[in-house]
Amino acid sequence: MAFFKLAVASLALFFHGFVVNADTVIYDWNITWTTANPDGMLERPVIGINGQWPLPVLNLTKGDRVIANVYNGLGNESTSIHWHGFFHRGTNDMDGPPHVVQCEISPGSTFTYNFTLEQSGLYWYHSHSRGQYPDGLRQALIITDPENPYRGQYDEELVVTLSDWYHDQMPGLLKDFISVSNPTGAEPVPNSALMNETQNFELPVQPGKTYLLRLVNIGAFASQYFWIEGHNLTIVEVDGVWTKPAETKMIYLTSAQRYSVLVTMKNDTTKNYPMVGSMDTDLFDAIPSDLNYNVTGFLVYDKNGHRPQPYVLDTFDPYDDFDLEPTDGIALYENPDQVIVLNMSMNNLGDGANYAFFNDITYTAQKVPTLYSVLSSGSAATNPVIYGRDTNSYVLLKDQVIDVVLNNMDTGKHPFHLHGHNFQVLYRSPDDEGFFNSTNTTSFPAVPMRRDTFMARPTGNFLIRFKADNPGVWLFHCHLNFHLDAGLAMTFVEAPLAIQETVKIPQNHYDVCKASGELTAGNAAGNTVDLFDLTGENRSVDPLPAGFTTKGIVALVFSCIAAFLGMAAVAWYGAAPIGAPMIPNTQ
Ligand SMILES: *[C@@H]1O[C@H](CO)[C@@H](O)[C@H](O)[C@H]1NC(C)=O
Ligand SMILES: *[C@@H]1O[C@H](CO)[C@@H](O)[C@H](O)[C@H]1NC(C)=O
Ligand SMILES: *[C@@H]1O[C@H](CO)[C@@H](O)[C@H](O)[C@H]1NC(C)=O
Ligand SMILES: *[C@@H]1O[C@H](CO)[C@@H](O)[C@H](O)[C@H]1NC(C)=O
Ligand SMILES: *[C@@H]1O[C@H](CO)[C@@H](O)[C@H](O)[C@H]1NC(C)=O
Ligand SMILES: *[C@@H]1O[C@H](CO)[C@@H](O)[C@H](O)[C@H]1NC(C)=O
Ligand SMILES: *[C@@H]1O[C@H](CO)[C@@H](O)[C@H](O)[C@H]1NC(C)=O
Ligand SMILES: *[C@@H]1O[C@H](CO)[C@@H](O)[C@H](O)[C@H]1NC(C)=O
Ligand SMILES: *[C@@H]1O[C@H](CO)[C@@H](O)[C@H](O)[C@H]1NC(C)=O
Ligand SMILES: *[C@@H]1O[C@H](CO)[C@@H](O)[C@H](O)[C@H]1NC(C)=O
Ligand SMILES: *[C@@H]1O[C@H](CO)[C@@H](O)[C@H](O)[C@H]1NC(C)=O
Ligand SMILES: *[C@@H]1O[C@H](CO)[C@@H](O)[C@H](O)[C@H]1NC(C)=O
Ligand SMILES: [Cu+2]
Repeated sequence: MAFFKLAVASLALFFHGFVVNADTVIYDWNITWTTANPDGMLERPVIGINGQWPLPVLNLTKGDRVIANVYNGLGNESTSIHWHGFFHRGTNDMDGPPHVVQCEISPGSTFTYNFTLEQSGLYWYHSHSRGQYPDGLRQALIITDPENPYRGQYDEELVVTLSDWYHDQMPGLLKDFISVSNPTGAEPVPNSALMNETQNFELPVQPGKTYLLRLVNIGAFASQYFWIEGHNLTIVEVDGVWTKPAETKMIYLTSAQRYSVLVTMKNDTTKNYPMVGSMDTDLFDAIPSDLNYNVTGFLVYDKNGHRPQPYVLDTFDPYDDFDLEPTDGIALYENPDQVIVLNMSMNNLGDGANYAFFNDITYTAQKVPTLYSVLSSGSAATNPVIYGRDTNSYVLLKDQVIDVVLNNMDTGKHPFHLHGHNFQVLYRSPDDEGFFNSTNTTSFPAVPMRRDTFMARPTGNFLIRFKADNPGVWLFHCHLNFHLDAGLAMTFVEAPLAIQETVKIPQNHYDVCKASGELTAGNAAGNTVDLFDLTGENRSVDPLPAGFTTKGIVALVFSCIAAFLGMAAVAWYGAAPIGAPMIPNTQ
């Protein structure tokens, strides 16, 4: 077996430039700009690895050690790699988010990720540097499980990604999104949808075979409905958790969600079948008339046959992920030790731009990565104050059972992702239920579905539960790229004293910080003497003066555009904080 693996590895070396020694997989990645035209409408710069885009799908095995030497060859942007869904037990510093567990990898630096794989299933890797991954730095990753409960029930596994696609690059889109000229926070609408980073994707299939089709939404913003005409999908895995089989015709994947489904082929090879991804247009404030929000691929039984266009559906009826049940039978954790209520909203701050909030705090990155503050603060590490007001940090004690109640006060759908864990999902309200009612003693599922990214419905709520058994600094955030950058994130500082005992930062990571000019010790503000003196911590923009509203800002912006044009815009950008007499309150 080991011999076979080695042989496969050296073959792979020939094609992909990676080296395998026993169970250590080494990647030498040069992250650089290249170009691509995945929707056939525009050739644009994209971020590739070793000159390649789409990026390589990684196929690893449970227990492997991964060493990824990531060289930033972009020249003009910082970068980082997040391994989405990994627990990183004991290696919190390998999780990826800059300012949280590492420094930005600035151009010319090499950062080494080094961790072992304790999980299995479908994951993905992507940049966690400000808004960057939709410019190309994202791809699926699978971890083969020798104990896979569905082993023998399928003939082959196939990985297919779904995503939205933008013709403009993220730095510009984000600048326009978080801006006084977009006071309502309307998100940029994608230009197209992709299936496996292309359109009209073809999947040659063999009659009678059963495939394990592994689907991941690696997009920036849009969720997608997915179905295959004439074929049922049997869900067997959700975000790395094997589930009891659940048969459906359609699934719904928010950004970052994964499903593996068994699909059995027909015996008849005379017809080909469309596979469709359809972006959820509920997320778009306006649908441009020339937007094709669908992407079609084909199950190809007959390569010379016709590729039929999909039938038009009037309604979407996807499987409700809440009903899935893990095969491992892990029961509902009992008696939460701590209940954290997060009221999520979107609103304007004093610069007139729209931001996102948990309990009125918009996440703001600090001068010292939060993990480095943990490691350099001794017993003060248990006090959330030292991590800075706007990291919105909650300290969890080792092995506590934690409830997170999410109240979505916004009319949009938001998929929330927790790093370092998957969580049990106890309750999700329908649309418009409002705040979670904790006195309503509903019985929760005995074996709740677990995943790492879960969607809250419009002005609804959910309740999730996890065990704080993985010491580390873990972000909890909306996975919609624009919302994360508008501050929709908070921090769990889980068992900080245990982090100090288990996590050792390698010299290479400090070297990367030195190159990017970031601090590596002290509280959020870099104060190593008085940990409770946060002078100089990074804070969000100040709130609007009392009495001013979004409507007021909209009115002002439109009157500015109409009446003053460029001059008013210059004055506006220059005026922070805004003087009270400038803004009419139209409410
Ligand atoms: C990375 O790739 C760029 C572009 O091909 C090349 O100029 C550079 O030398 C490479 N750097 C490393 C460290 O491989
Ligand atoms: C960095 O360079 C690439 C390639 O030339 C370009 O497309 C991209 O817009 C630049 N990024 C920034 C932030 O200027
Ligand atoms: C990876 O981590 C292991 C365990 O800490 C260590 O022994 C090894 O030297 C590291 N390898 C590299 C290349 O950093
Ligand atoms: C991944 O590798 C395993 C062998 O370790 C193989 O059985 C499987 O088909 C591969 N998956 C893909 C998608 O290439
Ligand atoms: C999807 O694209 C990736 C990257 O190009 C490729 O490795 C993979 O084989 C494709 N999937 C299928 C089912 O062809
Ligand atoms: C799909 O599932 C439905 C309901 O279980 C069943 O009636 C139908 O025959 C199945 N279709 C195929 C193609 O297997
Ligand atoms: C295909 O043929 C096999 C063998 O005759 C049979 O067991 C199977 O049920 C058939 N599959 C379908 C989808 O009709
Ligand atoms: C996309 O597909 C859906 C579902 O079939 C259909 O209702 C809609 O009209 C399609 N939209 C476009 C622009 O083709
Ligand atoms: C969330 O909002 C509700 C309703 O306004 C309020 O009762 C509760 O105290 C808020 N929770 C927090 C943590 O702010
Ligand atoms: C923190 O604020 C300083 C300015 O005071 C800024 O230069 C730095 O980029 C900010 N750090 C982060 C991580 O945003
Ligand atoms: C909360 O649930 C309790 C018990 O079902 C019910 O009596 C109460 O009216 C509910 N409160 C709200 C605000 O819906
Ligand atoms: C509250 O109770 C009703 C009726 O029993 C139930 O339908 C609903 O799901 C419950 N809500 C919560 C938050 O448990
Ligand atoms: Cu969101």
